Amino acid sequence: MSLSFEIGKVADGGGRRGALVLPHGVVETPVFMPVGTAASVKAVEQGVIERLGTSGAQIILANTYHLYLRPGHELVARMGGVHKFMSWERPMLTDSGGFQVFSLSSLRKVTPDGVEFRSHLDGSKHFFSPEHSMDVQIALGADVMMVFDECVEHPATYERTRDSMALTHAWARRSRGHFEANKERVPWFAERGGKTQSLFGIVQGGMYANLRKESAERLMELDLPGYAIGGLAVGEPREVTREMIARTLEWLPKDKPRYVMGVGYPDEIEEYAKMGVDMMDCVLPTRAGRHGLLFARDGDGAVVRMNIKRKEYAEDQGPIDAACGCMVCARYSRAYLRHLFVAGEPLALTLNSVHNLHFYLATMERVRKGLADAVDAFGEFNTEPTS
Ligand code: PRF
Ligand code: ZN
Repeated sequence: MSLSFEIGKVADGGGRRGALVLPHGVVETPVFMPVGTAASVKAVEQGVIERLGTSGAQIILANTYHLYLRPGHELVARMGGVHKFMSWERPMLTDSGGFQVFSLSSLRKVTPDGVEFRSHLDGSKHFFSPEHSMDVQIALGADVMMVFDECVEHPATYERTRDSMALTHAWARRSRGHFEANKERVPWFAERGGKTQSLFGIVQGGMYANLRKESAERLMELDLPGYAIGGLAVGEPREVTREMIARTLEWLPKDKPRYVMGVGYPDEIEEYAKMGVDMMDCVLPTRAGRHGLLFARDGDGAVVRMNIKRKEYAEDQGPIDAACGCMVCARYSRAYLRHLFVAGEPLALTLNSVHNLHFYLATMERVRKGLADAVDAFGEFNTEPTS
């Protein structure tokens, strides 16, 4: 086993602190993972990512779909794997391509064997199967890989969701089989003393709790080292997302990392972490930043959204958020950031992304600290979630 996960006592609400030990280092959970789709967290350089928050991002995510199309996973493997290629020596996770094929490519044809699709880059034709996704993810060499799944669209009927979920389970089984047979082919196998990657399962089942329960149970038969909750934040109301996460957490093993894919706003990641979600990722801090949307907190600590291009900031000499502590807020004014954005200066994309990422990571640091304090206060009696 090339992963270990230890958790402390469970706080009120279900949250827990943990340490996830991976071949490239230790990740303190709950954790937020910045998204580096094409082996780059858009507009932000690796050296800066290592200095976000108090001690930098602990783990980042990359996408199988994008790196397979460009520059090609075989090239990345020849460069020593994605860590060496992008000069990032901390842990990484790759998504399987399932979700991106369904959200980005065109002319998809899903068969029991896999998905045929056309590239969003040049229209060329490709085929992804669970086995192929494993081959690509092994070549990329992230610490954690994901099974190849289908994320059903929202809304979807019960029958459609049930059939899609059955496909996902068959694919998860095949993903595991192919991974187990080939895991020693990871580019850093010898260099890391025979350590390998870890493959996580993905619970689907749309907005149907009974399907999600069945999904969790079927995936647990595969005894994977971690489980994700997929198929959420696809357009459903926020209460439904929360309900589905809360229910699914009850059915997943308590002693393994639990990862909700593709969420959310800052108050959502805080809420889910306090419910017992260990890992989350989202393009929101970087994507919103590139659109001039900045997250900050008001005097009461509530999250506020600032649209930096607004006229009211034109001569505002204050920082985005005086309490933030990031390198952007320490140095630059709202007036300057507004100017950069309005003028279309590339630096605007970088500074906005750095602030937002810092905001997310600092939020999670605060949650981790709060969970530790809560557990200390309650001592050893508080071993089970009380709500
Ligand atoms: N499956 C995969 N990646 C994902 C999702 C999913 O369901 C989601 C859903 N929010 C985001 N990323 N493989
Ligand atoms: Zn800041």
